[in-house]
Amino acid sequence: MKEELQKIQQEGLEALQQVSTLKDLESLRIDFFGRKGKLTDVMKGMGNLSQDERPIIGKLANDVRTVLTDAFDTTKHTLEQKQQEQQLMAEAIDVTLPGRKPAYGKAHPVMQTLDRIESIFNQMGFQAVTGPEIETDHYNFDALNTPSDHPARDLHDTFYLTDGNLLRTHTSPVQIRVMEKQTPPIRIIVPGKAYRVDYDVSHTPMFHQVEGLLVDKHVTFSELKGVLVSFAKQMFGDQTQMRFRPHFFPFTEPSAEADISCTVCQGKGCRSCGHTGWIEILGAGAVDPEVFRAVNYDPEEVTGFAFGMGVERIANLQFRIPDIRTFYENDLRFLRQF
Ligand code: 2NL
Repeated sequence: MKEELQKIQQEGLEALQQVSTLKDLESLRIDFFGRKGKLTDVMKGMGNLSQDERPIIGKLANDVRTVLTDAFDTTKHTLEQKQQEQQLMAEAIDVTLPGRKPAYGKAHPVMQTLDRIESIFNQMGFQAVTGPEIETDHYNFDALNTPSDHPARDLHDTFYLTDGNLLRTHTSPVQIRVMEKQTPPIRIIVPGKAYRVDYDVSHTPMFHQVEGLLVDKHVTFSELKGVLVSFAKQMFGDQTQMRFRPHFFPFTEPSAEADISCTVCQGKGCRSCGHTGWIEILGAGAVDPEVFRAVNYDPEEVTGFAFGMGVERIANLQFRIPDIRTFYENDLRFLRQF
């Protein structure tokens, strides 16, 4: 029996050397210490021993058990450590790798242009104001001295809503609302969306406008010209020339359209400017007395000037886009170029 115990110890220690996983270790433990294990078998046989042998073999069996248990524990500890190391290696994060850059967006080209326009007028003391896109006939047309038979009011030009309201065709109604609430002096610009039934290379049904309005005592047409020339030079460069042509708007009198010297050929004449050297960029004029009467201002007391420009048109000149509709197709290959 003594030899048997020594053999079991020997076997156990050797087997432990070979074990490489915790799972194998567990089945080895059952082989030796389990209910039908090698060591358990020997222990069960102790009852057949003589009185003299029993304590000696008993002590030896206990010693073997202790040696093997210790060896199992040590191996278990080593394997657990090895497993943890492997897990840590597998989950390791290389903190020196460059981070993933978050995808970032930026302002739409039309908004970039609008921001430039706004900041130029801000510097000249104009405050930006906004207002509703759904308007009434009164604010969009009547208060702006637009007769009821004016073609702009046509169903083919204006989006009317079923409730009788309409989508504003310009941002001017906001200026009417401001004049109703405030007394002069007024110096504002109104950026925003406007809507017209129109769709071709130079028109989209929704477009952006910036209008300006200045009202005070003794405001003159030359001040309007000064403001617009200063704007054109800041927007398109110091060499930019500007000319004013007589025009008609229901809401201004006198009215003018303003051209700048062509940004492509510097006024020499090219395809962009139809070989004229000039490009139209805005409309303007002295506020019509009828408009002042509509907001209860006395035209004998105050004068003013107003102007309006299409933002897409200016963005077009800035970025040289052949078809204005591409601004609103949301093709990222187009938008990412700005
Ligand atoms: C253009 C021309 C213009 C105005 C807009 C205006 C507003 C009030 C009173 C008088 Cl409240 N006028 N706005 C005046 C002249 C021209 O816009 O070509 N826009 C794209």
